[in-house]
Amino acid sequence: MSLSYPEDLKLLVNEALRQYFPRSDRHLSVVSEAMSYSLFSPGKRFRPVLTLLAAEALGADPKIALPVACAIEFIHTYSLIHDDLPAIDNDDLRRGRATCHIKFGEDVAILAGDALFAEAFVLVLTEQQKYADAGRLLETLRELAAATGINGMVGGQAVDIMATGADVDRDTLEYIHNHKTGSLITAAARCGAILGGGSAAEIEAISEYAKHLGLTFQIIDDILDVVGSTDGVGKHVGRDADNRKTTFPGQLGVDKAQDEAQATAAMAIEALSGAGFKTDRLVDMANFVLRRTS
Ligand code: GRG
Repeated sequence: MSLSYPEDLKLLVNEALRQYFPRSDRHLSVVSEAMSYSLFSPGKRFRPVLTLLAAEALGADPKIALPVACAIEFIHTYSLIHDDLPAIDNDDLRRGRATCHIKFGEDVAILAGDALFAEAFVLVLTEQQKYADAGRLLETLRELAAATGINGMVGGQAVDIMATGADVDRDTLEYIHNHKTGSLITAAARCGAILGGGSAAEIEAISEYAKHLGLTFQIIDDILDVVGSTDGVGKHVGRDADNRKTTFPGQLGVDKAQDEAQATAAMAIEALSGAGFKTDRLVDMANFVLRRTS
């Protein structure tokens, strides 16, 4: 079993993020600086790397999916900035640095997040069309919009807020995880599969893989909040308990939560069996997510 991370693809993403970072008027320098501060802080680039892995699995050059991959990292960064705000999780540390609102103020942080979200769509519309026909381009745009709306990330975050401190059942907990975290991860993989020229069946197999991978990712995130270190994860640990959030380790204990993560990672890998395309790096990624410590 390989635990290696696709550093080659992460490098491509980091280079492309520099290339695609939006230029803006000098009057907006503080908002632009806040966007850049959060975007170029040291993240794993997990979602854009997953986009490239999905395109590559279907036999495409992963570079053809770079604009949409970077757009997904813009959106992810937007969600982190807003998630850290005092009105939501009220965190002062992210990716090992002061959060955006601590460094630039709440007003600038809100605008920086909003701008990253809009610029994600500008990026896809201007750059991705060089590598995709109109039909596949529109499909990716629909994926991004749906994954972030009321039935996607915003919906998951809303239920999470409403469930804080409440006695949450398993279905609701899975709803929160699958939407707050899983929606964008699934969209990242689906966009890669769409742009990689996947058939409906191939896109479906990658989608099923990513759905289970997204849940694994969030269960491990919750476990790291209990057993991880601030240095390792780059944010304060123990915040879920402080914020009275329901989590898998909170409900089941760390060992059983780890078993759940193991089971969901196995389901992700199983979704690829018999897929008929090259799945080794997607399988490696599932094993990495399961064992990750940051
Ligand atoms: C952006 C549409 C939109 C809505 C905002 C605040 C909010 C609504 C949603 C919160 C979504 C959120 C922050 C979910 C947590 C997901 C998660 C596990 C984040 C950490 O991801 P990593 O570990 O972080 O990939 P790095 O720093 O490596 O990128």
